[in-house]
Amino acid sequence: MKNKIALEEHFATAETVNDSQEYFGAEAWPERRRQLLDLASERLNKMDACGIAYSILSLNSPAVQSITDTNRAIQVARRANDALAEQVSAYPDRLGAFAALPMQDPDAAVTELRRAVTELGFKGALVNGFSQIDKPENATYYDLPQYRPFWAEVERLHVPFYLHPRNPPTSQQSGYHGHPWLLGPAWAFSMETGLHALRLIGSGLFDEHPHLTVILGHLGELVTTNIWRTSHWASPQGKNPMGVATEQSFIDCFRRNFYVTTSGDFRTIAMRNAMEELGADRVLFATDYPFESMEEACTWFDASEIGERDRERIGRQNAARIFGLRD
Ligand code: GRE
Ligand code: ZN
Repeated sequence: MKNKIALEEHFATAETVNDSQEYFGAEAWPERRRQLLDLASERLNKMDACGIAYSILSLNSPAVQSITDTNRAIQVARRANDALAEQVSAYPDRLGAFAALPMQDPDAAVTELRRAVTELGFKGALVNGFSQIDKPENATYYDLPQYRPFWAEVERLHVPFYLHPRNPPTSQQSGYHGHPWLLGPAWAFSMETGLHALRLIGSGLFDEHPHLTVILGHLGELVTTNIWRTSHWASPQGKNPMGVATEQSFIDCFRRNFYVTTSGDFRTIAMRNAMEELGADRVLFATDYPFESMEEACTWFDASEIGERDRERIGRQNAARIFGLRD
């Protein structure tokens, strides 16, 4: 398919690039590092070869979210957003941007989001899970009350919030001990990110702010496959002592407030499941480059067994609609 729009496409700055090193062996790392630091040249050539017309770029993970010194988090986010803005403004027809945000300080996150969207023309924000505030074990999730003014601003600015993976807090990793392969993209990223998404729903955030849009990568970070069971047991109706009092059921909220992307999950059965659960207008194309191969993502997507109208929706039209791009 030509003219695809891709939404989870990462870059790094010199300050954040080393956060991604642990996922690659010594042989692969120099190339990945180069690709993360390259915002335009190699990336644009690959996009041309793969039929991607437009990519929305975001910082690598966990980057800003793992900086315990809040002032430094604010500075690193600002510098990354400025560097990204400079590149994107050189190729406005090909590249867009998601803002990195210093969520350690909700007021600073509002200020940076506002600046990014209204002054730099960014399309929304991409945040790498919980933020560590003052000390590494202080993992802070965004369902907490101090983030409500932040969410009000996201809703007011009418931009999507992409909740992107990071590993669980160290204190929550005992189940992974002896199995380091389960950390990262093989399992822990999705468990952690799905948990965070469910915390947002269960907190009543979307009852309070019904026009919020949250995007999850990796075809919904396991929430999609488990949504009936989660919704069933989380429902306060009936006799369930573990239900939570949200106005909408989890399943309705997931369908109304969330989109999922194909980033790093090139599996037609799983994509079709997401299309069935959410509707084909809530599934979006993404690759997760350079953590995954752009070529593999596109070869898979272009030939996947879905209808051509759905391919156009997922590959381009839905994103064009959400981000106000020319279709
Ligand atoms: C990511 O998307 O951020 C990512 C990593 C590390 C490995 C794989 C991956 O940060 O998709
Ligand atoms: Zn990613």
